[in-house]
Amino acid sequence: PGVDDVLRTGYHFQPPKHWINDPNGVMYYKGVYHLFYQYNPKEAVWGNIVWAHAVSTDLVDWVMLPPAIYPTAPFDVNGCWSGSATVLPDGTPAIMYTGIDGENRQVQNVAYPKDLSDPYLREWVKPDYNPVIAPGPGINATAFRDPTTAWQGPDGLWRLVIGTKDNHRGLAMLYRSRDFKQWAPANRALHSGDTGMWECPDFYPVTTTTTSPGAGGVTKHVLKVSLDLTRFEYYTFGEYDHATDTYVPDAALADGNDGLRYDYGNFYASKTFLDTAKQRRVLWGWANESDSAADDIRKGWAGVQAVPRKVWLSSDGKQLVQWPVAEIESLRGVHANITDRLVKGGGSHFEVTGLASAAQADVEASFQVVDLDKAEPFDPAWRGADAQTVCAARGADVAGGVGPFGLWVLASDEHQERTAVFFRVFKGGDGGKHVVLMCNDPSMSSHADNLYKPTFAGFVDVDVAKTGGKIALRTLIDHSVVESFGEHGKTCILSRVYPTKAVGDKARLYVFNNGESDIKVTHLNAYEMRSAKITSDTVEAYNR
Ligand code: DQQ
Repeated sequence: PGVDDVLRTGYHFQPPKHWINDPNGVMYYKGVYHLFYQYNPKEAVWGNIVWAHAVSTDLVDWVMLPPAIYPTAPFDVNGCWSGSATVLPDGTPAIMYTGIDGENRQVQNVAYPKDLSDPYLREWVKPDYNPVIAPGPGINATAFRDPTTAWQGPDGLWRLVIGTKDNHRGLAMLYRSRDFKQWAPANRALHSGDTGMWECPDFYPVTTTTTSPGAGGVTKHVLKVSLDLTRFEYYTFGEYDHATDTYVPDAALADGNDGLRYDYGNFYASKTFLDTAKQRRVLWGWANESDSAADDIRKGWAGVQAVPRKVWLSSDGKQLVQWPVAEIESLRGVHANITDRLVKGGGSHFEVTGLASAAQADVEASFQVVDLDKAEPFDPAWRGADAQTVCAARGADVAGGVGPFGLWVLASDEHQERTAVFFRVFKGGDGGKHVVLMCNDPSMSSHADNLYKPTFAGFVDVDVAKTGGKIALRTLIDHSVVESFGEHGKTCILSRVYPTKAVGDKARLYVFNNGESDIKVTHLNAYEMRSAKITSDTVEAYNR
């Protein structure tokens, strides 16, 4: 069967066809960025999992290479699942991944490049001494996976973390090694939570200025986990003591449902790497489809990667902040600009014109609430509720005092199809501050059936009384991806939508305001985005 490319992405990473999931082994090595990812070489549903491989010099254009790691040995005969890369001090990259062995146990294997002089590191060798970490006594062998990038302590020992569970308790198990070959479990977990299985843990230092420790600013360690039960991720950050291998999250940070999230939408199994070329930490995450498996098989493809995001600690030390890597701005083309335009309260909208198509666009806007006094009180019944619950109760078409206001993206001619990305402002939050909610409401996004259309939402930590009522929004639109960054990357939401009319040059962009207060668009810049170049290294790459 062919590939239905109507809703395929132009600049969000996708292979030419079939199923993809987690980003794996992301790294920068000798001038080249490597992205490996979970891939089914046969069809557009999960299964037959190998590590597909793509390389780039700019995180924008990609060369597809043949799969790097695929079942060949008893220790991975039933699948090559997620893992990470570590660049060793002598410059050799090592991959640690989860193999599914002949008994369907999850074991951790190491692999090294066959030829270090190949800049693309096409071929990988798995030493015979694998697996290097098998599930020991008391470990659930069907829930023991996704090794992190390793780090070296002052004592010279390597450490890494593996995700597992003990009944309902998610655990980040710590292992140590002198030689990357023999690994021993630490006698206690690095951290755990009452959340169910922890998949794809990630553990790394961040600072408020740059991610290179020692460069000044406040340094914290971040622990991120992915919850297989709810399919969302959360993170904590705090102090990590190398001498005792103790991680203590900051007191205000919760594990589980109330935890902070990279993304309040469709974003999973994420992983960061240290980009030594630009001294930044870069985050990759997978966005699954939200149409049906039957649709995916018909389309011939499923899964995309979110744009790579730079991640750092906010200057107040309260949360992480993310922003699309600057390189993607090189794809910006035709541009529409709006300054100081009023959007009257009481239900009004206008179209952002000037783009030939708004199906593949990058929109940066700053909104200003004209009359903050119109904010409704935050319903005490919502205290402790998550943002999604509030937003599901108050969708994009439910009028409020301040908001909903924001963008309709991937909108059809008469905007019967539209995905709303918007804000609402309430009064009466903690300490008398306003409560700001950011939502993605896809309920009107498509005329098609059999779609999963959850409302996504997060609170935004912005004191609008102090910003003069201003709130910023950036939204990356890419045919079936709506990836939004609220208030300069404080709250992020990725959503997958499947318009039937708002496709190609029929896709439009609007600003709307369904609140009582007028809203001023202080500025809005919308850019058409060119497509990234995805080329194949060999014809066989995707036919093996
Ligand atoms: N996906 C992989 C696992 C991981 C899960 C299998 C998370 O290693 O736990 O494809 O999406």
